[in-house]
Amino acid sequence: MNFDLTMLTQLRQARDVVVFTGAGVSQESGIPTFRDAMTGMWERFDPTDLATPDAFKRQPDVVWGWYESRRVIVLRCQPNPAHHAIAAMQTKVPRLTLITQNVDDLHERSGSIGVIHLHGSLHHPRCLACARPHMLPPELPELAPEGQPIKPPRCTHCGGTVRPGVVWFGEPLTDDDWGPAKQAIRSCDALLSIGTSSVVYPAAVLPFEAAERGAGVVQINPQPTDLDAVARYNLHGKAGELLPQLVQALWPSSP
Ligand code: BV8
Ligand code: ZN
Repeated sequence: MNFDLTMLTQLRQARDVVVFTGAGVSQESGIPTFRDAMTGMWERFDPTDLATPDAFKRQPDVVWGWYESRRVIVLRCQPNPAHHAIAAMQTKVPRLTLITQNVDDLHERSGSIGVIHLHGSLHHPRCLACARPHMLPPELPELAPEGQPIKPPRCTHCGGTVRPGVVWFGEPLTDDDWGPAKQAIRSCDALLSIGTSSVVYPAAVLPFEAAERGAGVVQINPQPTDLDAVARYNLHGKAGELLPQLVQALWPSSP
């Protein structure tokens, strides 16, 4: 792809870059995006209904089974060239803050460090009662291909019910994540928004705030989103294809 030369110059000169990712960055790894149609026993559910405290209270086995099926899919997938390109960028840019809405660990498995998980993680469940982290067994559960309800485990410390370590709809983001994310937006010269539909708040506000401050916002997404209107550059394509080309164009010598 021939990238806009001004965009390349601005990205090369940027000292403080935020990379903001959504489910689209993991799509080419084989992980369904959040708004992809659900399959198997989950197809009758809307993710935004299942990803709530109320759903877990009403049907903990269905919700825990859904998260376990997603965790198993993630652990069977590998990072794709988009994840690797972002990790390569982090070695080139003086300061790169990676903020993700994703609950998978593919950024970490491709070498990115200091990842801010605004919506938590599939891999760090915790006790509903005492909030202690719960260690999942290393071997993957044998699940029915279409998915199945699974009784959530019990906390080994207090016997409470273990819940997924994600931020559900209606739950606040934790200050430990939201604080540093807002700080990164206040100081960045450029922001790359990659693979997000820009509809989930308050996370979705971050690229808009960066644009408002005059930071150069580059969006990578095959589809248009609300962010198209304020992004300085909209690259309509797949992250796994465009990002490696962008990194190569920015730093031609990179391995
Ligand atoms: C809260 C964890 C308040 C769980 C998730 C205004 C302000 C504040 C809140 C709200 C507001 N308006 C509405 C709300 C409520 C709500 C909300 O935003 N609802 C939406 C549906 C309208 N927000 C909340 O509830 C938040 N909490 O505000 O609390 C509060 C304060 C004090 C006290 C009490 C309460 C919490 C939101 C967090 C929800 N949890 N995830 C789980 O994963 O199960 S959100 C979920 O959506 C995922 O994390 C996902 O990452 C995220 C965003 O979706 P995307 O990542 O963008 O994924 P999506 O599928 O939508 O899009 C994929 C994109 O990729 C597409 O555009 C596609 O074109 C593109 N793509 C596809 N393939 C590729 C690609 N791009 C590049 N390359 C490809 N190959
Ligand atoms: Zn406990």
